Amino acid sequence: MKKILVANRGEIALRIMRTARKMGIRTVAVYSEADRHAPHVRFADQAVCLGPAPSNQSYLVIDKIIKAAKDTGTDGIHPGYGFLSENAEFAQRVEAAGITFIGPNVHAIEVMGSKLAAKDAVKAYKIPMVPGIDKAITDTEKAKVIANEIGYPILIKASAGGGGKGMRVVENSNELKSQMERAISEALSAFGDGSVFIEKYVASPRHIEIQVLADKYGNTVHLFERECSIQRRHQKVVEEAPSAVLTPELRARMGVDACRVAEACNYIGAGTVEFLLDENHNYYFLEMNTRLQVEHPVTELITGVDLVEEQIRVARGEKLRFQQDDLTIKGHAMELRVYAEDPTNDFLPSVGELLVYQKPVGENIRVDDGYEEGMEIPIYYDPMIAKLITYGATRDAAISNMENAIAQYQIEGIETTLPFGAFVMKHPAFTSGDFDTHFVKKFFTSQAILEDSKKGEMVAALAGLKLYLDGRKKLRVPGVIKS
Ligand code: MV4
Repeated sequence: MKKILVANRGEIALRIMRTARKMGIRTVAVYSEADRHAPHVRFADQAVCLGPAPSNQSYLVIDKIIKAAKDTGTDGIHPGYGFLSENAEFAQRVEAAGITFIGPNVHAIEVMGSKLAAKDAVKAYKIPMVPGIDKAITDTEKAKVIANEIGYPILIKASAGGGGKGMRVVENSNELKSQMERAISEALSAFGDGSVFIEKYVASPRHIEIQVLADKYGNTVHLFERECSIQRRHQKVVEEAPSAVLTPELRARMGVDACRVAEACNYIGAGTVEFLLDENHNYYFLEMNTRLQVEHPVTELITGVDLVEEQIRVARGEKLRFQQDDLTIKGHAMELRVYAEDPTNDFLPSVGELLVYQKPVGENIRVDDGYEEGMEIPIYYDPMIAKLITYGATRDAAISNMENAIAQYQIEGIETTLPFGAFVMKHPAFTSGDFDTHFVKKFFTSQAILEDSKKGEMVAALAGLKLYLDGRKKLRVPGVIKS
């Protein structure tokens, strides 16, 4: 593989191109008119404009991307995350054009793109799953019988769903009919597929996911877990590795099961197997994400593995360079997603220009970003502008490094989730490790951040006063020359 086109933008496009360059592979960027001056365009060896800013006229247009790849003599396409990364048709069209898709095979994308097909595929592999059904259901009377067997509360899910869309909790049989009808119509309008199914509702789960890596010769390894429970309305905000609650024994069992899930769909490349973990530390397979994830850097920091490099190696037909026993966890990593959103105003998008943008620096700090001082944040795309990632020998050290890095990060012109990160890092439920997916809903108020900034202002005012008083003392001493 001599030249890779990255079918993405922002931080992940840069992240992928850095590794490609490290491997001696040339890079092609694609961009929309809004991204003409973006860092990923300048970093690439070549760049091709796809069209107007809206994604459906640029980053999502399969024909334009394949044409750009052909015109530039590209022999590999990396889709990043989001956009076309889990689009089976895209993967198929790339391969049909004689270009290597740096991602899994089309079959795995298709199977894991449907929650019901995914459940069906892993059924034979003895993977723990939440009690429920594995077929679409429309008959509300049949659903009542099944719900009674499972026991309330139950959860209705859309098979094609993602990001919590089409999910409904049902507390008792009186609500079942109406909630099911709503779930079906919601799924139909959101995904064009009204298939829904029923599961036991796990009330206070943690979201733990396992990174896997597989080559074309049947070798599959896992790279341990990421804890992703700190999320707001299904948008992850803080992730870490390893999880504060997994024992080595539980980690090993989940790792083996994650590899089995990958094997169930003949997976190739980097993938992520999502589990729910309940209060009693029972885990249940939820779904598999067939892409490189936003939060992959925390895994890289604790394992020393460059996941993009391994994706490229596997895609070009190399055997995995390590076995399970070669992989160990060293230290702890924390990631905060820096969104252009206002945490004091219900996380509303905060658009504008990055008047000041100075990122923190330090040995245990990594910033993956795609913007620079002076740039506008376009309204067309995901509001995540950067990922702040810290490392430490222990969880406490990684948290403390994150607090220092947040304090060092200077962003003016827009509001960001940095103050929200500071709130999380010092919250007792977070520092103790005893939290679940309801953390934000349970503990966060914008008031908490406003109080923090008041405290900050008070400290600044006191420091100013001290400087002033110290200065006066100097001036008062007779005969001393002012310095
Ligand atoms: C669940 C659940 C509780 N019980 N399934 C949310 C999105 C989708 N990936 C699956 N999700 C959930 N499935 C059962 N049977 C709770 C969630 C859930 C959740 C999962 C992971 C991370 C954050 C979440 C927030 C709310 C609900």
